Amino acid sequence: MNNTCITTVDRINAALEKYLPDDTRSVIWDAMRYSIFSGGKRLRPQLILATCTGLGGNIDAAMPFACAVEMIHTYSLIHDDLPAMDNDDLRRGKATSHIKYGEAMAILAGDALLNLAYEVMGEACEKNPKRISALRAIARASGAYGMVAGQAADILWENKTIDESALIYIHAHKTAALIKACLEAGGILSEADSKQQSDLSEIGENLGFAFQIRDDLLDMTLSTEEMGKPALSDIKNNKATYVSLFGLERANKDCNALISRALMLIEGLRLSNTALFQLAESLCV
Ligand code: GRG
Repeated sequence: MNNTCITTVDRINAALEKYLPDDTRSVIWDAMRYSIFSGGKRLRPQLILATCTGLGGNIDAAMPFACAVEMIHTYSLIHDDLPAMDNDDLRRGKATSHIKYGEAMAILAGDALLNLAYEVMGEACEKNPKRISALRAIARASGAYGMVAGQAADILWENKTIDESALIYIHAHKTAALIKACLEAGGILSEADSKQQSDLSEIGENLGFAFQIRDDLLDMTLSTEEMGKPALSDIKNNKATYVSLFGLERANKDCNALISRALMLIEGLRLSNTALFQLAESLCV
């Protein structure tokens, strides 16, 4: 008997292998594969799949969007690590893209992943045009209304004394927007009704914000080995964090309160499986 248990992460990795095959023999595809397959937790794609299947949608219909979000996330990390941004040598315990391939190739690998993401989503929308709203939600959250805006604000506030509203703006845009879009896209792909869709937006916002506070907490408390990147990297980069602004105790409390609210809303959705609940719970500190 074969006892091999195929997890959702295995299925995401297999789908990513299909979009980024190991037979292209060019530096740019090599660099794209290097970062895509360097040990990311696949949180965002899992959120899309869990939301979609929990609401009765089809995992295969959601998979292209799940992979696309991982490509966008990976591009953002490659560019975030560049000398012009955070200038980090280490990501997930390995050399960052620009250290391994040089700055020009790292920029291009990020650009290529971003474009591949839209090609993959475009192809899925050709098969069923109703899916276009999922593409739009992800595009909006990734660009100048979302992650790019947050990153720009983050850079503009470097070395300055940040206030609460600016920090919340940065967290909501840089990190939470894409996580929120994952929940929204999962809802769109499973044809959720408008009440479910608005609950998903709130769940996504809560989880996204909690995820960033948790990242700030881990940055303060874990070692370089445990983090896979230099410990205290935000502090060393002169960046204010939720912890540096509000302290460890409040950061812990706020993170768990956001997750509790999300868990309550998830219960209210009466999903057909526990995947989304478990993912949300795993973000508690
Ligand atoms: C370059 C446009 C552009 C944006 C970069 C996402 C981002 C914006 C910067 C990353 C900086 C950072 C550490 C943000 C904290 C939250 C975060 C995105 C952590 C990394 O996400 P995980 O933990 O990563 O899901 P893995 O490695 O599991 O994929």
